Amino acid sequence: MNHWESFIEPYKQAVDELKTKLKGMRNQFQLQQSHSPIEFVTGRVKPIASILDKANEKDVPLEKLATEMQDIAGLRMMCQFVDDIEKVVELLRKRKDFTIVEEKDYISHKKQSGYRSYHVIIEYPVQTIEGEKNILAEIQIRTLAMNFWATIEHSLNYKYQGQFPKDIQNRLQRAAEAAFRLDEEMSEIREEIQEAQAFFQEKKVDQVKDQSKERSSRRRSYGDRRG
Ligand code: 0O2
Ligand code: 0O2
Repeated sequence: MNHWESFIEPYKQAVDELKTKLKGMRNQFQLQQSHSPIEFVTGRVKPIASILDKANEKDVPLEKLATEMQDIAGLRMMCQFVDDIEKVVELLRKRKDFTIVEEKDYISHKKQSGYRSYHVIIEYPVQTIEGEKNILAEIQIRTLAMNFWATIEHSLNYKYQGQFPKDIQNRLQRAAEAAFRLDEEMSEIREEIQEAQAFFQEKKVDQVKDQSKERSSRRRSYGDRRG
């Protein structure tokens, strides 16, 4: 294994483990048939080329990457409503399997680009054959609208290397405002949306029950014919 592979390995393990754990939170809400503040979870290990670019840009010496680059392991939790974000952060604060070292609230204080999201930086213990290794990971929590904006802006940023033409910059600012208003509108009709979602969830459960009843009655009548 070369140096980079062994450096990255605990981050890969952390992303896999955390993805399973955070998705587990969502599954538990679904089992209770209550509204899940978590819509979906994704995770990635930052590609080595991006680590080196960022280190170069921010003047981080390579031997300090583990302590100074907080997002080599990155998790993202998407929520339907802005209020869900605080609920998710509360759940993260209560967990015993990692320690929160920093919180960055880019929702109350959006970035100049228009970026909105809540970042929680954690210290996560990874079990390795050489013992426990504490690594930093970044969990970004945002609504679907914030995620939509950030994903598009991120691709454009990549294309223009951060040097946006003025008209694109203006459009991105307007799109950020539109995403903000969309979140506000959705919060206004939150109850209505949740009632509809609960109705569909119930219907789905009924359908599964009906299908399983139908299957067992078919099995019974097949058994009767054979017997
Ligand atoms: P499900 O049952 O579809 O929710 P890996 O490829 O092993 O690294 P994973 O989890 O497949 O891991 O990929 P990733 O990219 O980390 O996470 C993608 C997960 O987010 C997938 O769920 C997608 O379905 C889900 N996802 C992506 N975009 C959306 C979206 O707009 N809405 C919703 N509801 N889900 C989205 P899973 O894990 O395959 O499971
Ligand atoms: P990628 O490709 O997502 O991995 P700081 O020194 O604290 O100001 P730092 O350490 O970069 O800066 O932390 P920050 O800004 O709190 O969070 C970094 C990550 O947040 C970024 O990772 C993005 O994922 C996201 N982010 C922050 N600002 C923006 C923005 O204006 N637009 C978009 N689309 N995403 C943003 P990376 O390393 O940029 O890249």
